Amino acid sequence: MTTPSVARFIDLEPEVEDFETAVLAGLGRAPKTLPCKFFYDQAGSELFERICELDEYYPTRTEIALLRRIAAPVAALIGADCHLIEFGSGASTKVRILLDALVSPARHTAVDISRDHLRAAADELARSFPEVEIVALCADYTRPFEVPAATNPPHAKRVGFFPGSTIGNFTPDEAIAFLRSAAGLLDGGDFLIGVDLKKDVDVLTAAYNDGQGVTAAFNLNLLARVNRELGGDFDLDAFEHRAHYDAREGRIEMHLISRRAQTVAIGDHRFDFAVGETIHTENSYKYAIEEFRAIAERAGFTALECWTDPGNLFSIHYLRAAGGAP
Ligand code: AVJ
Repeated sequence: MTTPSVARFIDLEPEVEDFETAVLAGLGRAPKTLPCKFFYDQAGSELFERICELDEYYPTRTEIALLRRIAAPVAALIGADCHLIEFGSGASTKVRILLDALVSPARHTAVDISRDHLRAAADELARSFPEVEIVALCADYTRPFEVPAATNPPHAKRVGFFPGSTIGNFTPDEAIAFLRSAAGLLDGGDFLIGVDLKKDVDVLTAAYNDGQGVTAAFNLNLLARVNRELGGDFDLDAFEHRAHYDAREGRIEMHLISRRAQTVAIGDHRFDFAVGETIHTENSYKYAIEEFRAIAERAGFTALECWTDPGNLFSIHYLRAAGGAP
């Protein structure tokens, strides 16, 4: 049987109302917040890809080099005929390294919230890996969802892939909850997770305050998206990007700061901003190896292996469900 060179597309329709509900709730709160999962519309996804190429933003190229180095031992731990499932697949760049190294992978399911971007990336994958069943699943992986079984073999071992340190967007408690629910979805399978390490504050700060202002544009795009999709009237020049490292929390925080006192309308809703008032848009937690191991263990995984790059910037953990299938 030959697989078509386009991906099978499944749309779980992560709801658009969600965006409106989340924006109105977040801006109604004190302090104001907006959830980072909404960064990734078409424009935001493109900006994020530019971030990944910035000199200051070390995580992407470091993780890619590390993945290449460890692909063989990872493939050996995974074994033959697996069903790989990536959470937040984006441009699907990193998974290619795994698919190249794996022994006869049965299926790859790419899960992402950004519909058109997902579809295009999955079709590209299907052309590159015609022998693998590629499935694009448009879903919000921060909520419960199901992944259809592989066709051949239907009980292919499920292996989760969550690169990029996206797990750092969750608080530690949310990360534990996410890992627990992923353990259910993976049905006792393994989980390969990229985790950004704690390091020099200046290196961290520079990664989120690049000289070209791409990260600023990425952050501000959230307001542009509110304008486009919810009829907001945010003046993008009246807000400023700021990112700093909070050493006590062990996280980078991104904010949008109001440059002046102003009122913003979104449909019939009005939101007042004081000068200097912030909208907290993202957390990016950084974990020492033992810190992340403790989180994985509290979520019911055993940390089998952990690899880091020579500069100790980034880590990749290989987790296995503790005590076999849950
Ligand atoms: C995709 C969540 C891993 O936290 O580093 C990059 C997103 N935000 N620059 C990160 C991001 C600002 C990124 N993650």
